[in-house]
Amino acid sequence: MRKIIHIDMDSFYASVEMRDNPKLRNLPIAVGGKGKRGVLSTANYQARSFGVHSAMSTALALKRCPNLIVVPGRHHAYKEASIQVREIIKQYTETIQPLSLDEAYLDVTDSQALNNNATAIARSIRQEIYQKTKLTCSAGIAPNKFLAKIASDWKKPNGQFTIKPQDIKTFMPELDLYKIPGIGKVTFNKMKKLNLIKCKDMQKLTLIEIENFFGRMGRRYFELCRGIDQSEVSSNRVRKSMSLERTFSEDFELNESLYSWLEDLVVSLQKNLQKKNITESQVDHLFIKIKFNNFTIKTLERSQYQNVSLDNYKKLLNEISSKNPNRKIRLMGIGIKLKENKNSNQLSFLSFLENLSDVHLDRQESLDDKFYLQPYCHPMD
Ligand code: TTP
Ligand code: MG
Repeated sequence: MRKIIHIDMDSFYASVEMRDNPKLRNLPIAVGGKGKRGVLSTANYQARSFGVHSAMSTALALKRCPNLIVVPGRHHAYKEASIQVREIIKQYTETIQPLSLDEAYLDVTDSQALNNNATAIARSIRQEIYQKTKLTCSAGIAPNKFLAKIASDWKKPNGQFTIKPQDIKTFMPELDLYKIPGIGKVTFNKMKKLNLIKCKDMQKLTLIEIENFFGRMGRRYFELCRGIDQSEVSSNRVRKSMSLERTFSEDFELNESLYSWLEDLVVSLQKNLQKKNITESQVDHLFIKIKFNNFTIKTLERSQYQNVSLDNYKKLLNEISSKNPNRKIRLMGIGIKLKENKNSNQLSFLSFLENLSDVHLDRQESLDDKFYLQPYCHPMD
């Protein structure tokens, strides 16, 4: 039986801002872009009580909470806090899997600390994080990663929750399916149409039925709705892709200006690949991601394109545009998927953090595999 802890900082960017500027404390604040098309990275809990949340447009947030104070992000400060947290955690276990600047899984199965009592270890880590950083976090303690992540959300903010092996059978049936990481709006809407709302609803289906509905994710859902997750806390993250994207301050048609933005993106991607010592022989194929002015997001991958060239990305852009005629483009992203080669793509924790300074982990996607580099504009801009 494993002992896994999931640590997640509370309203992380906003908490760092409140810590560093006492005038902001006790006021509803958010971190993000103030401009016409600004988007929020996060909000403190006071602002959340007005319905303000991450990824919301600043304009809507201000409608919901007219007194909201929006501050720009300071990535170096978040990174510094993240490194401090990591130093604390390291004293309890070597097996740490960071998911983002503010989140990590720890495997404490073999930890010598506090008589190997995982609940006590989590409490001690949280206390130490608070003492050293003046930031609070929440923790989930469970026999696997999935349950630990669910548990860390249970008593947020500044709380912790343990799911013991013997509790799984009673805990799982009542859990809402949308709480399962990886089940986003689209999948949950599909589930609702099938009358699948809670895990107990899914538990009634056979593996084959679930696979028929949800394809290759079927087996994963079959297991998760029973609280089963065999995935390891892996300290060696393997990079599977690299990409960057830009949100435009105006919407574009398929024209020369857009091609010139595309060229900029391609040059930046080439530079980033070089910086990370990724050679073209490691590239499996290219992809493009477009957000249209009606906010639909489409991606297109083509295995025949492997060279990171403007020409190839133009072909992808033309194809995706022809499939979505009469729509203007709001955001354009380009990227590469890497061939599977664990040794050459491994990321150390430090290079992981380095990446995060200009990377945003796309929460819509699987938490385990995707990064989006945003050198020009951070999601909060
Ligand atoms: P989260 O842990 O998802 O959120 P949080 O720490 O702000 O709040 P909670 O107490 O619910 O954990 O994300 C961590 C940080 O990542 C967050 O402070 C800002 C950043 N972030 C973005 O930049 N964009 C996003 O869409 C999300 C969800 C987070
Ligand atoms: Mg958090």
